[in-house]
Amino acid sequence: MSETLTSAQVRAAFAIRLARIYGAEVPLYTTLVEVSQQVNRDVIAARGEGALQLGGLERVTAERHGAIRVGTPHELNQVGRIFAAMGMHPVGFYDLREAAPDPVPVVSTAFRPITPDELEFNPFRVFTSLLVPEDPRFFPPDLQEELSAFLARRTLFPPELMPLADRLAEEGELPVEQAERFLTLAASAFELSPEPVDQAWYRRLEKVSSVAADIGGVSTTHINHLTPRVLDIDELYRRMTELGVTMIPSIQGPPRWGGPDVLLRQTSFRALDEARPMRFEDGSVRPGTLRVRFGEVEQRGIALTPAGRDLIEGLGQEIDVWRAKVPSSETDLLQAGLGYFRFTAAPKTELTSVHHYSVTELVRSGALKATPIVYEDFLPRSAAGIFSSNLTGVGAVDVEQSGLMRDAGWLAEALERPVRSGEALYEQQSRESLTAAVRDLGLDPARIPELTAAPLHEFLS
Ligand code: OOG
Ligand code: NI
Repeated sequence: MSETLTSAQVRAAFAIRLARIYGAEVPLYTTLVEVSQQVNRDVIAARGEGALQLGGLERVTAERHGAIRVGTPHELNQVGRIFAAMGMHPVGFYDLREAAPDPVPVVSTAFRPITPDELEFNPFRVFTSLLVPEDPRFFPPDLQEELSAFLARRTLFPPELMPLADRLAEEGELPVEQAERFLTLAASAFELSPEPVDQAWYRRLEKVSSVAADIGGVSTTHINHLTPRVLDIDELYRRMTELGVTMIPSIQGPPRWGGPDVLLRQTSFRALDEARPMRFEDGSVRPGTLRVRFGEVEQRGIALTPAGRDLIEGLGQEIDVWRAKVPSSETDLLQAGLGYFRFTAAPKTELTSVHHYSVTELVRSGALKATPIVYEDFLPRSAAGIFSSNLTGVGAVDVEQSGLMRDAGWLAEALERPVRSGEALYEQQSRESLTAAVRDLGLDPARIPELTAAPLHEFLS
């Protein structure tokens, strides 16, 4: 009998391997995971099953996102092939060069599973940033040339890895031995390299941008952070602080406001000094330190519709403002069309009228059960905030220069695969569940106004 591993099994195993690597490299990460799991146990003990409507215990316990940073479209293309092998597809486009007040010279996407079953099995996702050395706002022409030449010379992924990745992507599974080989090669590509860092080159880049130095100052790549999911981030923050860990000053994203958790809240402990051997200009190699990697943690809430995103845009962190402007219950969010939900028919529902039903009516009458859909993506402002809160310096931006066009279409071309819209995925899941639930009730989906509106476009490009 020939044993195989599926793409989803390889994804789950990959997340565990990266955790082992990262935990050994950044021991405080292990503390963060332990404290997160204690908080999760306590939240479930206090709130019961209700605490898990946005993802089952197994999913939430295993749930991690990683962050990686690459330097060229070719490297990004290879990353796309490696993640496709594990059932992870590019979703969302984040232009962090436009982030205020701290622009970062990268554009990003997230590779993640896209179907509800795959997400429930293992939701591992990786926020992936691509440096834009050609952007004149950040890099003067001579440095840009040197940086691009440096990046063009390096090889991040061993040649043996790529055909294994393509085969796993194509067939959806690999014989165990080859799957193991894929895992070993893929995970070790993200391990911190013992190769000495060229001190002068690194420091030169760092003056312009420490993200550019982290990406283009070395000839390898590494995982930047790995983020567990917690069910109460305020409590996590309190407990980490109590342990004496220095956290960044704030929790990014929406405030805790007494209403439903929406989108994403994140915080992190500060980047720590890590020992890295340095090669100095006289050729000597001596111990040095770099400070680029940190430990992030996140709490996930309900996915918001574009209208929901518009509503909370600019509300800031003022709790009173949130209370005044945002519906305070899930059903009200649903009724206002602000959040995404999936639906099931309540058993043995008798419907007496054959008129048009609104989804909210069906939910309020108990015929349909609405469960919020968890937000699976990232927030550009928090991402830029997480980047910059952990940088050594703000770097230099020349606002006189105009930027270089890099949009979702450009990213899709570099990847040679489409970039999906997260909102379209939530909407599709919502519609499919609603259609099935409405049929279960013996109703005609064509009579449900929510199902007759045109769907969002599946791709961003
Ligand atoms: C990525 C920062 C963004 C998040 O969770 O928003 C991010 C990075 O630091 O490379 O990971
Ligand atoms: Ni992150």
